[in-house]
Amino acid sequence: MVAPLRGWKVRVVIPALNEEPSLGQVLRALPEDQVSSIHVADNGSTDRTAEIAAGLGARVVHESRKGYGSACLAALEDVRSVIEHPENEIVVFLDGDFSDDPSCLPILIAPLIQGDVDLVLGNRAHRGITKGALTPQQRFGNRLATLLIRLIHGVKYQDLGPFRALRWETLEQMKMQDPDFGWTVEMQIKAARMNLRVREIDLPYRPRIGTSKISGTLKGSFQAGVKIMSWVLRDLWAGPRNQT
Ligand SMILES: Nc1nc2c(ncn2[C@@H]2O[C@H](COP(=O)(O)OP(=O)(O)OP(=O)(O)O)[C@@H](O)[C@H]2O)c(=O)[nH]1
Ligand SMILES: [Mg+2]
Repeated sequence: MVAPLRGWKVRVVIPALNEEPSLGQVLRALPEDQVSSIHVADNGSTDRTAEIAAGLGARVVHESRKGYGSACLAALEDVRSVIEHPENEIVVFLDGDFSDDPSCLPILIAPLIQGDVDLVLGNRAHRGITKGALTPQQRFGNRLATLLIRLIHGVKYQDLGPFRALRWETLEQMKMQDPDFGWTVEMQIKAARMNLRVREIDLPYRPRIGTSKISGTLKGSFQAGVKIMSWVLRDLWAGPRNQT
């Protein structure tokens, strides 16, 4: 059963670069009655990504700077332009490749609505995900980064997945800045530093539809790995938590 929203508005942010084959499925699978607006950040797509998004009622934000984080930052500026009561706003991040199951959104936001936690993360590091959905290098990179964060902060993360939710006000406090692959780890490191209450929830995950851009390519995995580790090492250098 879907829990009532109790006055919360839910804004869904989807960075999308050439996701024509999958984006329509992502948007159709989102539970309409739970979502107030969808913000698709079209990152210079050369296919029909923007057209599909607009046709299905999403707000399309154009961002010419490449990179996952740049797309998210552009979409968040658009979220800012529609919110009325910042204290009643939830932001959900979701990829446009249909790897995550958008119909799980109510599971992700429920702990925020109940006020139990500050950041909810869809966890892919469990046996229930579709075989081959995460590459070995993704599993290794996630394990290493989460182990180091645990050693530095004592916070037990299992994954750095993209499907996540938090309150707008929390997100504002984080002052997110990473323009590309470091977006998810930046958010988790900042959550640890801010002593936020975090919950990871096991969710389904399947191989993407369309062309792989990061994890399925050697170059993309390498760049993402370097970026993620640079965040972790910078954090280690910065010293103990609570010193943002
Ligand atoms: N790689 C990449 N993704 C972008 C960019 N801008 C937006 N995106 C979107 O960010 C989301 C995550 O990228 P993915 O390519 O799925 O990355 P991934 O899940 O690590 O790896 P694969 O699914 O194997 O490619 C997708 O919805 C992309 O379309 C960009 O400049 N680069
Ligand atoms: Mg993907």
